[in-house]
Amino acid sequence: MLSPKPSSFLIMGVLNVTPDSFSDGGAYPNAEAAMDAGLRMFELGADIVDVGGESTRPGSRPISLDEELDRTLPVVRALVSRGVAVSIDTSKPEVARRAVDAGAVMVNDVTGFRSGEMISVVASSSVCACAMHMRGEPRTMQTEPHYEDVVGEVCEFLFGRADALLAAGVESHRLWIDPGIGFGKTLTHNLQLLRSLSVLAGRGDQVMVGVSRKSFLGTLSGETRPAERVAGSIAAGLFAVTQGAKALRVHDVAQTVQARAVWSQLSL
Ligand code: HH2
Repeated sequence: MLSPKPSSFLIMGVLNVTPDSFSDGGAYPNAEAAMDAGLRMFELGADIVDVGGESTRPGSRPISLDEELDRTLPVVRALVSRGVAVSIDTSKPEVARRAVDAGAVMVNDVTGFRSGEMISVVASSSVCACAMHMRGEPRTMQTEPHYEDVVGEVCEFLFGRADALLAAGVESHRLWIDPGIGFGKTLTHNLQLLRSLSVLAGRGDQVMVGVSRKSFLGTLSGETRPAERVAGSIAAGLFAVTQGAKALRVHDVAQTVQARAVWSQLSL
């Protein structure tokens, strides 16, 4: 079961097998190199490795089912066979189903399990679900996103998705919700959501947060290169944990593991 120890949090390592992800796109020339990187994350202390085959960066375009299967399945299979806990980052039910059949233990859907088919993949198995909030779709989501009350609207959406998953038989210990930092949100929206994370965590749902290397950190710190935003990522991630997050989705596993070792002793 995927649950953090008291006074601690889970670490999800990001493994993008895409040519165009915003920070690690094209990092792995083939499935074997991706598998090595995922294995290394697990050895360094990641609790789970999130394999994604389709970039969702602002402006990105969807890819076909076959392309996504070709990119992700060999990596999922290779990691599972080496004992790594794997999450599949997808919005396509067929990709989710095939990854779960191959041994993935979580389905991470950035569209928040809006499709009944996605819900049934998780409900008919024993794997975890992470439902994320996104306003619109990646291609257009950063075009003047507007909310009357960003915290209220994101909570309403995610609580609704969590209730739909619970009603389908997905027990609460298998369920995660994620505010989707950077997905159809301005800097102000991202900050409001992070500062009010306790509201999202207030019902007792397990909250995951992905701030790692994201562009709002560049706006705050002036660092334009995503891979150089490690310190900002850890600062924002630990802040999210103090507000109730129980898992962080990160690119820089070693540094986050070190931060967790210190943070969890201090907060005992
Ligand atoms: N962010 C990204 C992708 N998947 N899943 C969850 N649950 N939460 C997130 O914040 C989240 C996510 C975007 O980051 P990345 O995968 O690094 O980039 P890209 O979408 O360009 O592949």
